[in-house]
Amino acid sequence: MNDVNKLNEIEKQIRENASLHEADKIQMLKNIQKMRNQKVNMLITGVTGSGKSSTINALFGKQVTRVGMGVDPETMDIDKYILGGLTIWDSPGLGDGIENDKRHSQKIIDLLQQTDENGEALIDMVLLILDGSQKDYGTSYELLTKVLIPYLGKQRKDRILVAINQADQAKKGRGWDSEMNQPTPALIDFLDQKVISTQSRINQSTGVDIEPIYYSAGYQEESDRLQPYNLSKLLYFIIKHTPKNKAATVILESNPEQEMWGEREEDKKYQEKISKNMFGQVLNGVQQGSQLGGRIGRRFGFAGEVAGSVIGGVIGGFFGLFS
Ligand SMILES: Nc1nc2c(ncn2[C@@H]2O[C@H](COP(=O)(O)OP(=O)(O)OP(=O)(O)O)[C@@H](O)[C@H]2O)c(=O)[nH]1
Ligand SMILES: [Mg+2]
Repeated sequence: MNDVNKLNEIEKQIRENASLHEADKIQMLKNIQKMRNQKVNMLITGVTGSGKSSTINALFGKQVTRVGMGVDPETMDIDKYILGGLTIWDSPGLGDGIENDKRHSQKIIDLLQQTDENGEALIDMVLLILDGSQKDYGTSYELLTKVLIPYLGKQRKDRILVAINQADQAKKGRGWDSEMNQPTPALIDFLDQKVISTQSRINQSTGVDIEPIYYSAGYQEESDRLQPYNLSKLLYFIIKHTPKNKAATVILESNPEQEMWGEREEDKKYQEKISKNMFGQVLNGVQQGSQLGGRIGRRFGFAGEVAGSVIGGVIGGFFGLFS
């Protein structure tokens, strides 16, 4: 089901729900209408081989189709994928030779300076992917210092997410528990250290405090596959770094293959946070909009319960937590 159909279905079920208060319905339908119009632009960057394509595939599924590369000089070197309201820009980072680096930086700067129809920055969030199997992130720090932070604006530094991919390869595969598809405690220690040192290096070179997370996008080959690890956490952090009122657009496009999202306690914790976010957007304003919210002592009130089960039912297992 694509995002439009998902929203149509949620809308239909709210409209047909006999037990919802009319004022709540109107407010919820209004919120869904708003979601329908929200566009999100996300820039994914990182050195060649860090796992940009693999990450896009894991997060959003194989339906990702490339629309624009090489022809239009504006977007040359930058792949562009459109998934409903979500546009993903996939650009190589630095470290590809002086000439290429210059060109890539300029393209990213141009993109970061583009504005939307409201005159606001087009790019809503930037995901910088580091390769967990590498030790030296010098070129990525340079990209942050010279391009991403200055052109995104210091006040928007909370729109930058740094994520260390290929956690499974951080120690050349050592310490990876392939049965459980997670790092052993020793590898977790190592990865936690990597997070701390990367954070402090970013802080030294940019003056900005950004705490990276780690994950594995995984891969699928004919004879071999690696399930993603910490993908739910990655999606949650992406949403956290996206403007609040736009998060649903990203959630709606997330990979419908439930197994990608993991079943560990930690995965479930992030899945629940993601669901709550989606649900909060449907519900937004309902409590103030009617008397219902205050009347019922439950956390989200009765309208919340209905929104939860509707979202759960429509979006399926991954968002089924409230059903
Ligand atoms: N072990 C492991 N390999 C991964 C992971 N993510 C990606 N890879 C592999 O790393 C290689 C590079 O991944 P891509 O997704 O093509 O990297 P990219 O950043 O898109 O590279 P360019 O498009 O060349 O800039 C591929 O062979 C992937 O299968 C991961 O989490 N773990
Ligand atoms: Mg790629």
